[in-house]
Amino acid sequence: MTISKILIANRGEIALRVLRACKELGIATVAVHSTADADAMHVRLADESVCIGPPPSRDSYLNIHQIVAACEITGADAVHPGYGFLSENAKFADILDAHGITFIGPTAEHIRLMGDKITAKLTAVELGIPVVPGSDGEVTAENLMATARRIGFPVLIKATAGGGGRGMKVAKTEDELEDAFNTARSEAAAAFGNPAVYMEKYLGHPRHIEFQVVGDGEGNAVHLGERDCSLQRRHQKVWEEANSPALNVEQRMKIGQICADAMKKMKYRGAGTIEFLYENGEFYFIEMNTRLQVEHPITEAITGIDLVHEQIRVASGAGLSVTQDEIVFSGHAIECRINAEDPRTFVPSPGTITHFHAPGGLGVRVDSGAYAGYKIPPYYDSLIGKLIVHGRTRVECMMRLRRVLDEFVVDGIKTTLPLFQDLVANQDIANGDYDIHWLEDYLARTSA
Ligand code: MV4
Repeated sequence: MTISKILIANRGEIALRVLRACKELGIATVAVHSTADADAMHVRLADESVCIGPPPSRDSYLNIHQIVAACEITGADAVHPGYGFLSENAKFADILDAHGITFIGPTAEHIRLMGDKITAKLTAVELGIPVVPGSDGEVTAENLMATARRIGFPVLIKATAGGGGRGMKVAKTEDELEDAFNTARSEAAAAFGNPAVYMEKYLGHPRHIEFQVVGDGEGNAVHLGERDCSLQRRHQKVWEEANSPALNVEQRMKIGQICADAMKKMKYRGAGTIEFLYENGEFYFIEMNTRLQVEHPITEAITGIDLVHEQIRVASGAGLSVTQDEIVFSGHAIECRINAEDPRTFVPSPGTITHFHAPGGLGVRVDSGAYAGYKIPPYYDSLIGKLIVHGRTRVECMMRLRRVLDEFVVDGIKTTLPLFQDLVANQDIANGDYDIHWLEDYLARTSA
């Protein structure tokens, strides 16, 4: 089916990002927005816009019926969900399908499969992807101790409905096991309405490395290399880079090919991210995300491939624009997430941006819906923009980033820009010498 009008079921920088791709492809656009986002840049730039409800997300950006109604009113024949909100909601994909509207993403079946972390891991094993040693499926009160003894302490209990770090508990010894199990189960039941948990060997100092894949749903798929997202705070990524400073080209192409082959076997459609922990030279699958991710532009920077174009192509049945051997990795890219937050406490800082000057020059990309006079509403996440810097080498990329950060002006609110000025000057970061705990340790070490 051809796609002639796309409704963008999101807000902020990603709504603008998707809108830009639609315009390039000559596809008409519909913005939807809450009453709090009437002044947003993506609403101004879209061909049409529809107000879908009051500020709370559950009444607007998560309101499936309002979004479907907006499609019917405007005649949109496809929906791009962006990230977050309804992007990994299988029911939403099913409902759009029932209305004859194309969901720009994977099948509802694949979203469900990967949304349940136990079935995701079993699928990964079947597809030949290396996983973290752990339980074969759900852990119960009956098999709890035997499973932990087989795996060996320390172990980690994780919610099957979780992901993103919610509902996880470590047990360092046998004494801690039952408490960890009970706490994880009740947290999972409260947070997700599903108490089921599974168990893994706890890895103490891994890096978070994720591979970008895209498939056409007909058995063709490619990988676009990896991103290192180890620099996080409370499971919020702060700084991402491609390639990972920890990998060489042989490792990249070996695991990348395993990921692409797995996507071919499952006939995956759309963009996806296969997340690994990487420790002592080994990769361990943890989860797969079935959406476009916030940090996708660093992959675009090093491959020159527009991932939203590819998503739209495969959703319309046009297939991928590239084969694996046509994908050339070039240079290094770093993304800094600019949040409207205090750069040390991360307390949100909504309000009016009085001055806004985005940096420019070779190898610089700023994805942001912010502008001077824009009032950041307090109802949503605090991401106001992303700075993506590309260089021929990691050293050139870091030098450019340092220059660019000095040029970036956002006044009237607090932002995380000063944190990046600290990080770009840090010796461990310059050496690429960090793991998933580095940033929190650094913040604790350098706090006043
Ligand atoms: C782990 C782990 C150590 N061992 N699994 C956190 C989020 C979720 N996606 C997976 N997470 C982890 N799983 C095993 N077997 C440590 C983490 C983890 C983490 C992972 C990636 C990035 C940042 C993190 C911060 C704390 C814990």
